[in-house]
Amino acid sequence: MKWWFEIDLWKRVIAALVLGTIAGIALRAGMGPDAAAVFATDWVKWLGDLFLRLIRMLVVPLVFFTLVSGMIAMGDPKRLGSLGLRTIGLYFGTTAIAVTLGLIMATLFQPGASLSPEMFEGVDGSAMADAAARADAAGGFVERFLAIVPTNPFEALAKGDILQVIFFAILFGVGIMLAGDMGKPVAAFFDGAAEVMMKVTEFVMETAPFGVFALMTWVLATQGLGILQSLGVLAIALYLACFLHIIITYGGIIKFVLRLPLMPFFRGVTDAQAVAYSTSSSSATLPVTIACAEENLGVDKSIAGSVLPLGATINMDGTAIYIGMVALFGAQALGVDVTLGQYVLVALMATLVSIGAAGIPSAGLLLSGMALQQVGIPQETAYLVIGFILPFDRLLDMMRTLTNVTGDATVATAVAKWENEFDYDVYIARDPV
Ligand code: DAS
Repeated sequence: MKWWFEIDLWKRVIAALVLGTIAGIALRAGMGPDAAAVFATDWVKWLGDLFLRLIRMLVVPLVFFTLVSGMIAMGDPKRLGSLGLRTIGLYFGTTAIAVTLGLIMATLFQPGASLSPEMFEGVDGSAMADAAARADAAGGFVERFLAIVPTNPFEALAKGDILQVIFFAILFGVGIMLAGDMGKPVAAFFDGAAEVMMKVTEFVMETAPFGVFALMTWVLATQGLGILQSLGVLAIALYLACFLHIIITYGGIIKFVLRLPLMPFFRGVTDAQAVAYSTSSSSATLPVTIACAEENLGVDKSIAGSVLPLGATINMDGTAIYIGMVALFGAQALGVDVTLGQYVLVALMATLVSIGAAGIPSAGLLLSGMALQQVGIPQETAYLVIGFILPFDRLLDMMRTLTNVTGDATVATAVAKWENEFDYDVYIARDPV
């Protein structure tokens, strides 16, 4: 059995995806659609549900510990002033553009339109529409915004209210930094706890091939090959949105804001993009991102060592694009009409929730439940949509992680240049001319 664990996990997940597709189609061909659907739902789906429960178990502790640890990684709280405000401003600015791009692409491509509400385990589409209308009416803008502030952070942790957990984690991390020596033992605890949660997540993700196989077999046995079309459209829309964001937003900042030549940047960040694409983890890519920033982009060590760890934790534009897209994908699949107000709420939620996503595989999908709820989809149904996308998520995650890392490198380059901690000769050394 040792050989099994020697194969890269993502290769095992892709193999499970293929085998699950074959198994699902074989069941459907061998038993007929109805019998196959009953068999897969009764005998196979439970394994996928078990996997989904395992990863849902991780979300709150992972977000809380990694976000606090990420805030601490920014280092000296005094840097929070000059460096922090401009960095945070760039993070939010690029993420807002990213989310908008994602919502435009999901509206243009309509990835979920070819699906039917009934496929999500008998979900009644009209009930969804009513829920959406209620959500829109009840949760007025200001109330939703105020709800981000937890009246009891322990209740927020227990309830799993991700936005309240994110809000409290950011403040708590800043508090640790400002506490000086008293904060040091707490910082050490959270750094350790974040590392432990990453390890627990790695351990749980070892069950991914089995969960993906079961979910894939169930989806194909109950829906047939046509289902792949909707996920293919989602992949195309995501890749296009990420590509445009990298070229237009990041390229625009490099060329028109920083007034630097473009090619040295895109050449200099290639290694980090390659590692991000293959690992689907910003955290695993962080050492390479820091090396690229210092050795290729001329970013001073002091900037790279604070902006990049923070960025790997809270600056995830690819994830923000995706979370917004998944919300619309779910609404399209469940026949829910999204109002303009809900678009704005989804954009806000995707921006805020992407802050909390950990830099590990599939983090963005797990957190998209919050955004799905903004269009009135109840939590349990939201997790059905997530379970449906999950087998394919790895392919989507590769591109959004590449985008996340490219965004971090862009912000680090900008802050270094603004703080005059930027070596132009190092940067230009990679210019092809
Ligand atoms: N895989 C995450 C990362 O490491 C991104 C995501 O899941 O959306 O950046």
